[in-house]
Amino acid sequence: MDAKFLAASEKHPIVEGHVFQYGTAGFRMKADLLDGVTFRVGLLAGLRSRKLNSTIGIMITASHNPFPDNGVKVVDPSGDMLEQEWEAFATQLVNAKSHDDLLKTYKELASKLKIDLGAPGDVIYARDTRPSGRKLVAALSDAFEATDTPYHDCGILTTPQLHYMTRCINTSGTPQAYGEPTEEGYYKKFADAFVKALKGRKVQGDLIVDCSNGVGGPKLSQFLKHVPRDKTGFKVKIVNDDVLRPELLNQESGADFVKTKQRAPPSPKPVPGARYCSFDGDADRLIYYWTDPDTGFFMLDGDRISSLAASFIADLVRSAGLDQELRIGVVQTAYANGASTNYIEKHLQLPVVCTPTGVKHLHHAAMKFDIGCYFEANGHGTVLFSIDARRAFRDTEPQSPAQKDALDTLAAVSDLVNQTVGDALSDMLLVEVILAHKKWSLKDWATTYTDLPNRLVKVEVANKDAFTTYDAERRLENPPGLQDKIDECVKKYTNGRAFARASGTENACRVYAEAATRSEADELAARVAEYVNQYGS
Ligand code: G16
Repeated sequence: MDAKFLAASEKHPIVEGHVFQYGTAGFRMKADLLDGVTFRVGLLAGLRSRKLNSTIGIMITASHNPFPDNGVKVVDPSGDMLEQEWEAFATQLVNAKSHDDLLKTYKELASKLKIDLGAPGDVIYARDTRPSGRKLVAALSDAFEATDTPYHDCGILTTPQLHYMTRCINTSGTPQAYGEPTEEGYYKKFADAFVKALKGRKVQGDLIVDCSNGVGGPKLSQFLKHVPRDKTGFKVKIVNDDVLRPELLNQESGADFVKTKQRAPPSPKPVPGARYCSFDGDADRLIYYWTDPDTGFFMLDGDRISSLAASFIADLVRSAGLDQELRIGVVQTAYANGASTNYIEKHLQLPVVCTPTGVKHLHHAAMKFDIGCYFEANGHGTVLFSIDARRAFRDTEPQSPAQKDALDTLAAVSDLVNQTVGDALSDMLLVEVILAHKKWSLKDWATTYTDLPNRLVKVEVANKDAFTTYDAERRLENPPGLQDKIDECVKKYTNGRAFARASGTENACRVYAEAATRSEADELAARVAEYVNQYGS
């Protein structure tokens, strides 16, 4: 095996002079740095699958990043993100200096983790529409061939579809079987659940879906073929779905653009009053919005989706008579608008937990509830239902038609929401179901609470790793003295709140600020960004 291993490794050298780190969503950087990294992630996935005797997933995507970037991340057997302890092993393998070092590190890891290298492994992988993905999947297959690891190339998929497939394969034939492990199976599962969850209601109004010129466009179009329009009333127009010109990916479109710029994509020209939503480049984030003829652009972001879902599900749980039995909670990050946290805690009377950025952190916190609703403000999230919750929806004997209705709807909703990771397509269906049940327009949804004006700014710094945080990324530990400056500054603004943190997916720091008025939020963000600039140069 050694000769085969070394020969394959030589085909995929690591670019020298870089220290690679498994970040918020795996390794993400300029695609031309990734060949050797991807080969080594393939080795790691093989080890993990042998260790757990399960199928491991790998997704090649850089999601919201510009098209010259790409990334690679590992998906665990139940479809969630790679266990954190293994992120360190991935970082170790990827940073091995020479081919011999790599082989040595690989064997040492196998022996330390008591992995039988002769055990059967299994890895599946997919990529988004970035042209660089083709070369990177070749690096993966070389890693599997070199280590005799069985593998399967799932082609081009959205990130949540790959997570779905991984879970389906690993749960197949068990009581927790998640579905058919094919793209077709994915469409059927969510289309069926959509019809069931609507319970005869119809979606009101057409929806224009901006797909960021990414993989979500063709996949949504496939999905819609499975949705009976007469039964659901679901009429969708897909825009920004050009995947043939790669340079258009995430350009002036998509969920990240809408959230950070706080405006609709310029193209196609927004139609006042029409209902819109945006996916990001790999279709795991979702943002809704409309342009009001009188008041202008209004955005319904991850915080809004989270509070809408939590409120709807909590009402159903009460109507189902399960409120004493099931614990519902909401998980957010420091980016959550203070008004949303207040609404969820005070009005919905639900507990809110704050974690660091990255769905991997939110997902684990959400699993501690029977029903855990987690969304990042950027539109990335889902709702997790525990085995007990799903059993209660199925096995509770209804005592009234209203209780039966609530139980059936909860069961359908728990099938409708992708249980593996945030999924723009599945989340969009959830929003549509809730709006149809409540007979709400986007404007009705928007009136639930008033956001504090906020601003998110990206600051390029010489070394983003010099910025370390604590308290769920709400405070800076380093560079020394910077947090004091931010604290002093925040005090001057009514309802002011601000923080800075290093991005785990881009070479930059992010600054978030909110305050009582638009101009104060903008000013606070600009001041904190200026400090970050000073301390980071
Ligand atoms: C990824 C993560 C998200 C995170 C985002 C930005 O999203 O999956 O959890 O919020 O990056 O992270 P950071 O601020 O550390 O750059 P995506 O959609 O790009 O995969």
